[in-house]
Amino acid sequence: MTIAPLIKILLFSLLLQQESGSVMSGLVKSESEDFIDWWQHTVFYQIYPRSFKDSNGDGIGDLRGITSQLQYLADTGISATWLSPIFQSPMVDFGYDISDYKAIQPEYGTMQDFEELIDTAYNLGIKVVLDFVPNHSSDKHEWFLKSAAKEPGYEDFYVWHDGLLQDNGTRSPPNNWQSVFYGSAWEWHEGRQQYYLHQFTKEQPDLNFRNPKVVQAMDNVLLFWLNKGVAGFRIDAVNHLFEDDTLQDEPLSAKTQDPLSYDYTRHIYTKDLPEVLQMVQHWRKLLDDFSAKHPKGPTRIMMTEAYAGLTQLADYYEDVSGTKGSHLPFNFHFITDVKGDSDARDYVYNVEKWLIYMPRGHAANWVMGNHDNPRVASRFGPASVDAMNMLLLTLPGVAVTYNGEELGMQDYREISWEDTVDPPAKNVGEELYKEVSRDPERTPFQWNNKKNAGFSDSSKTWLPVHPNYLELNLEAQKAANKSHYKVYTDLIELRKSAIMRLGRFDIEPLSRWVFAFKREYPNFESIITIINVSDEEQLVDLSEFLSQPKKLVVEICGVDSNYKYGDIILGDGGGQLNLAPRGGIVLSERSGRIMSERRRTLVKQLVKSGNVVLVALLVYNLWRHKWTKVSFNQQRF
Ligand SMILES: [Ca+2]
Ligand SMILES: [Ca+2]
Repeated sequence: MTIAPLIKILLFSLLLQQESGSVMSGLVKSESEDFIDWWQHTVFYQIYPRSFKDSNGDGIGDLRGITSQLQYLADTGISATWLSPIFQSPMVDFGYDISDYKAIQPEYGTMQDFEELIDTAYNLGIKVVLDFVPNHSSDKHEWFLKSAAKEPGYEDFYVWHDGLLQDNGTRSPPNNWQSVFYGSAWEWHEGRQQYYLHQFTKEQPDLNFRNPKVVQAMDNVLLFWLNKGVAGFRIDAVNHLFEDDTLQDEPLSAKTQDPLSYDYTRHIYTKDLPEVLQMVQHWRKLLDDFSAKHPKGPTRIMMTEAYAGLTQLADYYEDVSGTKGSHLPFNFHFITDVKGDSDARDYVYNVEKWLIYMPRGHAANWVMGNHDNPRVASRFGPASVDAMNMLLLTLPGVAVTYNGEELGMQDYREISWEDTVDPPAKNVGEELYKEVSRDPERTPFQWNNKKNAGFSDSSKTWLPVHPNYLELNLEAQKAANKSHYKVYTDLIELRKSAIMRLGRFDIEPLSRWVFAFKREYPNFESIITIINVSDEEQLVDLSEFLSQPKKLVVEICGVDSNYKYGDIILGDGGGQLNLAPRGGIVLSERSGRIMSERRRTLVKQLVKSGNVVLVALLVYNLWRHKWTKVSFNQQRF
């Protein structure tokens, strides 16, 4: 070997080190408990199975359909997914009414199909999290049938009550509790001659978690699926698990005059009871024990769905005694606490409040959408799609994307009354259904511009396809020069860098309508995200936000942006940035990708040269860069 390749090796190693972060030798610990675990910085992609991909032409999405598209997730850079319920169900609430917790819904496939899904996901490096619905079963579940028949051992599996006997001899429910889905939370059961509690539809009786046999039965369900190879659970409606056992009336809220509306009372006896936290901690222990017994698999995790107060959610992470609960109590603030007319201060406040309340040492999480709420393009307007994905994917911690949001899919609000299937929409009737229906955000995934958007060969799909699929679909977005999907995949790629995993975080409103946040890490180029939440173009002065005037390079910009990748925005003397209406931009300080271009050229030259030693070094460096575990202690969050 001559001197020249040696110099090349040296230069090359330096280049790679500078980019990979291994130059921070103090942070790299290969043998340490404190590292970033798979779930602490991943993107969880929520699949709504019924609408994702239909494999057998019956108009309903299914497991084989999902398996066939796992490569799409991998291509997008997604390595974790959570599936809405796939279990046997009469489908009154589209899978959230489960009649057998250990069986696959026949229209979604078989247990073998599920096992193939898990195997395929494993081979693609994708972890699968299942939806766990403990609060209620279906009224067709054998537990409920046995309980209604007072079969020994099952009498108290559900919450039963005689009701109140009126003077005229008629019976009424034991109290004024309402169902989340409208109407009394109590239903009379002719067979057992008692009322049973249902916080959701009457076909979803609440299980009685004060009964240890119920707790045991549900533990068995969790262990069953853990043994099938799932990486954890998203736990549905967890804060509804317990009700006050004195069954007192709830106080009136004064929000509505309609006594059948869920908003009629304040839910102090049916929601967020202290026992909920104990159950979450019980499940955490079950998961931790399973992970310890099966150390070859990943850390098994729990995500919890609760639209609850900040202090309660913080306690889910870890309570005052230090007992750990949910790995990721879902943070819904981008859904519930900011709206289309929110200004920059609202966003900054909502981000900061989560980080302030979250106990230290935990991973933040940000949910941008789900199957229960209008889509991003419909909540904030179609022009906001890229900016909201930039916000979601460049914040510290975990991001949760609902399927279709990577394309900017839109709600289909014009679904007819005849085609409406969502239970709360059907409950409120033809006049009001459009206001509450969740069908619009559940329409089939738009794969291409062919029949049924490539979702199904069927003549009729379970929900109509949004008619905008001819233009708005994955295939078109892959082919286009600029598209929401390309912005999304660029963001996912950017997330893999060390600074996105480890960088310190600061956020500020720059004006009423523009906010910016920065990820910083010593010796790294800072990453800055700037978002305009107004309908007007905004001229942004960054000088106060930056510690010193720097050269800023465009890393990622939206489809409507005036800028393009690699543009230099601010000269050394400071300057101004023009943000499109509802636009966002991700910048790097100094000269981010220019270094990457040089690296790319060098790598190409090396491979071309055919020098075995140099190529081996290249492979070694890439390997080290990808698999080095980095200390979690050094992270602010
Ligand atoms: Ca099907
Ligand atoms: Ca309950």
